Amino acid sequence: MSTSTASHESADGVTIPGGRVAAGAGARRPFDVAAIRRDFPILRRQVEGKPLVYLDSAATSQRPVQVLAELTRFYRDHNANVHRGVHTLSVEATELYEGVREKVRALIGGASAREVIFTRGTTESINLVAHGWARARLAPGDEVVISEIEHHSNIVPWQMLRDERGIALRVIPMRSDGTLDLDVARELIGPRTRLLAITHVSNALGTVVPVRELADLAHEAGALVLVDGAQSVPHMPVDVTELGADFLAFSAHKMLGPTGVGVLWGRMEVLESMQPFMGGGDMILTVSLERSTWNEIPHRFEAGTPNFADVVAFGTAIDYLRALGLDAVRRHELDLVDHGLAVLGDVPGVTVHGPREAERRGGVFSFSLEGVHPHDVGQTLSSEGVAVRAGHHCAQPVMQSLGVAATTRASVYLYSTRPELDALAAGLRMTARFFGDAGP
Ligand code: 7TS
Repeated sequence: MSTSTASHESADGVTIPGGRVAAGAGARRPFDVAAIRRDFPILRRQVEGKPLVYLDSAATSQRPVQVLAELTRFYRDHNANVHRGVHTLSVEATELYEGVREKVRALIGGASAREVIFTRGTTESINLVAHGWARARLAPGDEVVISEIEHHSNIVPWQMLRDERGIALRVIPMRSDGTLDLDVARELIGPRTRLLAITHVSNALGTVVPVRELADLAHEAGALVLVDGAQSVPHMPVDVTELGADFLAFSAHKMLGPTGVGVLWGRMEVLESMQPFMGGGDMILTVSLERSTWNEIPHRFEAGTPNFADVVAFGTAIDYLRALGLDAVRRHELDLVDHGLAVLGDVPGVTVHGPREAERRGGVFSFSLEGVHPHDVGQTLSSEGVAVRAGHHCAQPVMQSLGVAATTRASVYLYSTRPELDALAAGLRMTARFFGDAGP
């Protein structure tokens, strides 16, 4: 690292409640939610004259001041295009950008920082696997196995590939409690399976999927495993080896980082066998008018100017998460899941979908309020300052399986509190009274 880059870190190191954070430092301190909340200015906002209760972190998380500051600092002090110039700013920008690959590797336990590819988000990461790995390889007779609780971004690319390549798509069904039917999974995963593409945590129900068990089945059948970690990597310790993943996809914006950044991690020997998805600058070694040769991995899969400023700020988000400890984040959220299930269960007319046991859930409460449309629930809650999502959550097959058009979804993160879930429950009682009185 150049002197100026080092001073970048030492002069303006990331601070979290109680002190500075060195990159990757596992400084453990008590999980102090009040102190954490002070890092998120948006949480002090008023909405409709009431304190904001932000319960939509599964859609996108809020960002701490440290991440916002890093973004500004990068543009202010280091901005230049990466991998190009010999000039100082470009060298600094390149070092900062490339340094984040190592932060990602350390977060998810990969073997090499070169296995980390930056994309625009989980959606692009999955499409990169569909185009770069599956498209060149799969032929009629081959099967891709997904589940009924996938986000659309882990359904649609496989349907497109099915229609183009004539492969078959097999779907592990969901049971009424939102868990997957593993008996059926054992029947579906077999010699024809080439890829298991599975979510780790459902964004629509909160279900934690036993990925390792399914991954072992897939590997025994000779298939590869793509894990959609969009709702797990931000919230719990995730280790690619323990998970049994060959690919892992996730998004920075759901884990305190900027929008427009995602990761595709892949095992090196698998990445080496892949074709580029997009062609252009940076991904080539040589270009003549007749032909081109590909750059080394990971650059082969990052055509064009990457989103380097946001990637650098994403590095600060990872520092922040690792300093708190993902195990502590998970413990905090499990406490909130316990509390949320209890207080929502006490509201007359509320049905919470998904697994009963807290340990089998992420920090997502997807629910129905009897007799009230989810959009009305969402709007009434918003008038109380409570931000939730209403709709199909980009998981229409889950809605079909539940037999509803939509649900209301509240989702928590490391800055969420029990009183915020109490405010949600109070808002739901008010909503039920309001629509009950207004009803026929
Ligand atoms: N997979 C899962 C499990 C997700 O929750 C999401 C986004 C994606 C993939 C796609 O991520 P993206 O960053 O590429 O959009 N989920 C949600 C959500 O639940 N509400 O808004 C986006």
